[in-house]
Amino acid sequence: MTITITAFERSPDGGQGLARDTRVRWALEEVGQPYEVRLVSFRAMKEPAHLSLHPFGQIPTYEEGDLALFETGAIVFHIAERRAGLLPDDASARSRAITWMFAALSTVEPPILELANAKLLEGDKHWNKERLPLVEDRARARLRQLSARLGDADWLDGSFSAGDLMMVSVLLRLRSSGILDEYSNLAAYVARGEARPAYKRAFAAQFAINAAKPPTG
Ligand code: GTB
Repeated sequence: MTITITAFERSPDGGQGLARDTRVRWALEEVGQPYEVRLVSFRAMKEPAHLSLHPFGQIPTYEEGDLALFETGAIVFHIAERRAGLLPDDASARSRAITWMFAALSTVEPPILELANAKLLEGDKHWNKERLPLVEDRARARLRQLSARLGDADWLDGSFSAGDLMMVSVLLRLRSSGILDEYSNLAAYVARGEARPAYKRAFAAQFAINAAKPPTG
């Protein structure tokens, strides 16, 4: 059955892979599942046809026959549950991998997004100079804890899993801040994720769409 995801017609990052379709592409590549992409403009995302797929008017969405999903956590979980390669067979290890997916989305991503928003959306506010260090420290606090847990392991819990896919995807958003490099094991962890052939294919596919178009800022 054909799988179709949606992605930005023109990503604001110009193809750096930060838009969330990249993590879904990565999951599909890891399990060897071909997929199609429907590109949507910012305007089309807010129109009824897309809103029927995604109530918040965002990308990515995922369609497979009658099934339509939104939220990258749900989409990656759906892919990982149905095809081998992203979740261990052992029931306890599987539950732990799923726990890391939730941890990435619920515990690690929020302070990273808060930081991205403080820089992108609040940079011109008079209070930003005072607030930004606080927001950076909240992100650092999470990274410190994650770094301590990862230690010198390659992946969060044994072999690479959907938990790592999600965590690396979340951490990538931090790279431009320089904060990731303060935690050398996390920087190496992210680099290991990016070195995976499946990630490279996912990145290249979204880059090919966006590279020819200048960033929108
Ligand atoms: N919780 C949802 C999920 O995980 O699926 C969040 C989905 C989401 O935030 N989608 C964004 C979107 O559609 C694109 S990925 N935004 C348009 C809108 O809300 O109107 C977020 C994103 C966008 C751009 C960059 N960038 O250019 O650096 C990075 C991340």
